[in-house]
Amino acid sequence: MNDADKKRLLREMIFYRRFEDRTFEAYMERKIGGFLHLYSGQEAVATGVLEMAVVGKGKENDYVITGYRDHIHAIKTGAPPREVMAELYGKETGSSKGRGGSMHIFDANQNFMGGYALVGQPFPLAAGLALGAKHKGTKQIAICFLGDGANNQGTFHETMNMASIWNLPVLFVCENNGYAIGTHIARSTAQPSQYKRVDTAYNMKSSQHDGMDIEEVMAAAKQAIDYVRNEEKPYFIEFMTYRFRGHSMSDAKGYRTKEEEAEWEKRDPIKIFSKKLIEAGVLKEADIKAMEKEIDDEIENDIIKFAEESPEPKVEELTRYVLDDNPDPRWIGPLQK
Ligand SMILES: Cc1ncc(C[n+]2csc(CCOP(=O)(O)OP(=O)(O)O)c2C)c(N)n1
Ligand SMILES: [Mg+2]
Repeated sequence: MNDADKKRLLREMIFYRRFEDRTFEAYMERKIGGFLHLYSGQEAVATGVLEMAVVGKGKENDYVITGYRDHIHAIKTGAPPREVMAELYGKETGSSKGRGGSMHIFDANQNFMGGYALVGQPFPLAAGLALGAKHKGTKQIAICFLGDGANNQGTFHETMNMASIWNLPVLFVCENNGYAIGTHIARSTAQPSQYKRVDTAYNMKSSQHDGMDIEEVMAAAKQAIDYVRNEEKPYFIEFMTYRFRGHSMSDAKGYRTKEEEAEWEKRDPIKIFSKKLIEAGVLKEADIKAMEKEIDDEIENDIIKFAEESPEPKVEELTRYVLDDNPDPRWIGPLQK
């Protein structure tokens, strides 16, 4: 990585943190409603993995799919931050036309295949995307991010088996932040090292890494992505990380100690990478301060402004893009009288 790339990646991570900090404020002002799951603390994972993939470069790029903690994955894949913010505001200009909200960011132009509210839902969808790519012979891979808690869903086990037996080009990225809402992994999962679950049980190549150090994430992700693309086989990569905020907005975090939080905050991915760049003479403290100011200005004067000034969907059009305007006449559902 050259110095320009290092600076860009640090800037991206700071941007993601502050973008979401600003959504927290907008939520408090009731400008954003519904659920809002923030990614603070885990930035090095999506940033580092997707940096090594082929994303945001057209139709033949890799597919990316994730759960409900999806804002940063969408932006790093190529979704315009303005449209992601507008989606959170429920505006017509949002990436899902304001009909989806925080958990349903979607950008087909970038092959960002969503944001899903149901835990475990993206696993089989990722396998399907990979199967499609394999049939088309495009060399695309599917990258599926999910949490440690999701790995106790039936869909996880069914998909791991099928992906392995069918040699599907999927990279499963487990973001192990130790919690599923308020339940610590030790209380829910017999084998807390997630990568071990697929190794013998599903005969899938897997490994575990530090998810707080972006350089380590990138090095591990590169090996895994090369394997998936060249061997046309699945790989399961686990990153150990931590979310600094609560699960969603209404979470007093009573299930974990201040000491534990303080320990992990020392491993803040932005602090770790900033320190490395300062020590290597790539940047000075003052450069980072200037970067933060520039980012805050961009978020406020461009992104928030765009979301606030965008129109709401028209009431009479609320079901547009949500319900099929031309339903199959053979289907007789509850909405048809
Ligand atoms: C099928 C289903 N069951 C339960 C829930 C409720 N739920 C939402 S998030 C969550 C925990 C998931 O934890 P994890 O996969 O570790 O992701 P993290 O929130 O830590 O990123 C649960 C149980 C849901 N959304 N979908
Ligand atoms: Mg978790």
